Amino acid sequence: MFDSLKKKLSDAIKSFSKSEERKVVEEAKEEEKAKERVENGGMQENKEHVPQRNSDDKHDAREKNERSDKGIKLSVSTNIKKAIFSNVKLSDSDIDNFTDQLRVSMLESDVSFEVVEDFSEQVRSLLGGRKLSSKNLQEELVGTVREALLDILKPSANAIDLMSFIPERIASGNAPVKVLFLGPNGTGKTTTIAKIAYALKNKGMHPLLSASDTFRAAAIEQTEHHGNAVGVPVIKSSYGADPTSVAFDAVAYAKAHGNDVVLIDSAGRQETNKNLIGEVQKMHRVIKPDLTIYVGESVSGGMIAEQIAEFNKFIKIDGIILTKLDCDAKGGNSISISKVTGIPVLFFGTGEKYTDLVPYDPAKVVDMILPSAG
Ligand SMILES: Nc1nc2c(ncn2[C@@H]2O[C@H](COP(=O)(O)OP(=O)(O)O)[C@@H](O)[C@H]2O)c(=O)[nH]1
Ligand SMILES: [Mg+2]
Repeated sequence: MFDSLKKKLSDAIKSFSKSEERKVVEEAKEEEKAKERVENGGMQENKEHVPQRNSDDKHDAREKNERSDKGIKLSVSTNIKKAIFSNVKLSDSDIDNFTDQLRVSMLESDVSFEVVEDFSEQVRSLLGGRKLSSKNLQEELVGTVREALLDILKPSANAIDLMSFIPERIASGNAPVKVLFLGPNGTGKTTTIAKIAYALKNKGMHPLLSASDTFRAAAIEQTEHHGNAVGVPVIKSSYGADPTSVAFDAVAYAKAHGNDVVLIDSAGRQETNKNLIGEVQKMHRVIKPDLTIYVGESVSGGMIAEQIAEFNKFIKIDGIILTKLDCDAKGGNSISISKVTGIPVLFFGTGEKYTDLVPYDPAKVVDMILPSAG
């Protein structure tokens, strides 16, 4: 998960902070040499050539002058130590250099261009107004990148917490709550539905599954297998049956048996397949799901945003679940998809077990991406 992005960002931060640290030391040495020249030769004008770092060291400078006035000469290493412990403000070109390195790391990891731009603007504005401790530069830069990432990942106004949305709907008399899942073939829809059923059941709800993928060989058996494994009923028909009628039966069964959530599977389809899109549109029209969730693979690179946008033209998608994050070294989609599509991410699938479902939480995503502090 995020292995390559994590490494790239970490390398970029490390190499930038190392080069800045070297600069601080070099400048302290230069300053010391210039001071020695002044002291030895009384060449006051040389002071103009002392590289001026944009530092917070006025107090230190005063102290140095006072000390040298008294004839106490600071050693080079003392000055270097002082420089290292000082606060620095990065110059505009330093910040450009740093954000360029970050931008490349993110673009190479499939983060969308507009999100990368937002992110680097955010880093730029944070660094522009900030004094950093040159001793802990690396940690401070990690902290800044963390803040900028949290900002681009912050939940949108239309964010949905499924695990509170469903009980709230039930409490307000809207049971059974109907959730329709759709998306391309093989993305993990059926597995994800089972994971959600498992989580809902553990929270005291009574979900059931509608085996509305009547199209693909073995899909019904697969849904039954998952239903048995997590201990929830599966409503099914035969292959080739109308998926809408299966969902309709599932809702009727839920009403009759007190099941408060109906999780509706569907056959995988491409956004370009008009017949299959028509079929799921019918299901949407007849069943009127409380929520429609797109299940897509995190690994599918830049094209997923276009697929979702295309689906959304036909059926309003309320939320996205990105699966197979565990197989995705880049992870760019998980960072950008919500901002690019305007549709919130609800969960990440992180493996094949029923517990491998992680609610969308910016702080957790950032923890997965950035090297831990220290
Ligand atoms: N590694 C990994 N595999 C997953 C994840 N979600 C689903 N899968 C696997 O992806 C394959 C397709 O899943 P399935 O639920 O049948 O996809 P569907 O065709 O969309 O219903 C199966 O082998 C699942 O075990 C995930 O988050 N991580
Ligand atoms: Mg399936």
